Amino acid sequence: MNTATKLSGFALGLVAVFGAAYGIGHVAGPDAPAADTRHDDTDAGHGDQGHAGEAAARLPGGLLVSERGYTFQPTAAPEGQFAFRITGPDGRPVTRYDVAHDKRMHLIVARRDLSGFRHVHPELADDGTWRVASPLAGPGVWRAFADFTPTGGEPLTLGVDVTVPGTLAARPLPPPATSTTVDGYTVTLTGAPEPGRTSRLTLSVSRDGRPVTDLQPYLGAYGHLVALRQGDLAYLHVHPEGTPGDGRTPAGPAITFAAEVPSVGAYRLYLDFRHGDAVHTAEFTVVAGDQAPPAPTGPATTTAPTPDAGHGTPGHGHS
Ligand SMILES: [Cu+2]
Repeated sequence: MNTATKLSGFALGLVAVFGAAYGIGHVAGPDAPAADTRHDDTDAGHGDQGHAGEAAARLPGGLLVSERGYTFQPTAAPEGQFAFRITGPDGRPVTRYDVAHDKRMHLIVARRDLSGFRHVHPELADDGTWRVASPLAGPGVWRAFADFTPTGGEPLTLGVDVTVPGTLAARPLPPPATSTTVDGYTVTLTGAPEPGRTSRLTLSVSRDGRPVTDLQPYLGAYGHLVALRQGDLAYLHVHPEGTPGDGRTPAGPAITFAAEVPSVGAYRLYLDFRHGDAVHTAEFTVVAGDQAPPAPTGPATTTAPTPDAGHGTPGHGHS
């Protein structure tokens, strides 16, 4: 009797621990979908709200139009302008924001096909309306990201689709590359993102074959890197290592970022840097978690499928 009681107590203890671990798996998200489907209603009474909140907190930014009570609402605007409000938990437009990276609001837009990236800074009116010359350059379905920190709240990136009518010529995603040119600058990328872990990405800027060593600070850094995931445009704003004037961060040619991408897949990287009193944006396609195996030392064998030339899917030749 005594022993039996102890045993069932022990068994109950195991169930409780298992249940708790299950709860953790439930919020751990994308890599544990099986746990989700088998998860029954045994803990429905304690904290589903909390689970939902934590799950949202673990999502990459920009996938939700409304999060933690804040909602991204585009509003009517005159031709050539883009206007929006952020409404807060009380339903009213938010009028107080903290400055982050020199600005209270960062508006980033890209077409759903990952072309047309722009990063602009709207002006706030007293009634909580943000306005800016429209960065939506041409027809298509655009994703707009509002990256901001409401005063008294946590940083947040909300996303919304905006359609610009007209005839859309879909652009295939450019293949992965480690070098690109923009405005006469050559930017090279070293390092490769790995899903679920922090990777160092270094972008080096040169012009006419010479390293650029006098980059100008832009929004408090020598470079800003945004990554958008192909397929859902999950948004990652990656911060560089070091800040201008800290005595150890050179003004180029290299800008180093610590990036963590949330999953395998193709990403488009957009590097904003400032030189010659102008901001330039260098773009790269990278593929995370799709590394070709090291080249064999013997006769070469081809294991990667041939990229479908007409489809725009990134191939496997990423080095
Ligand atoms: Cu910005």
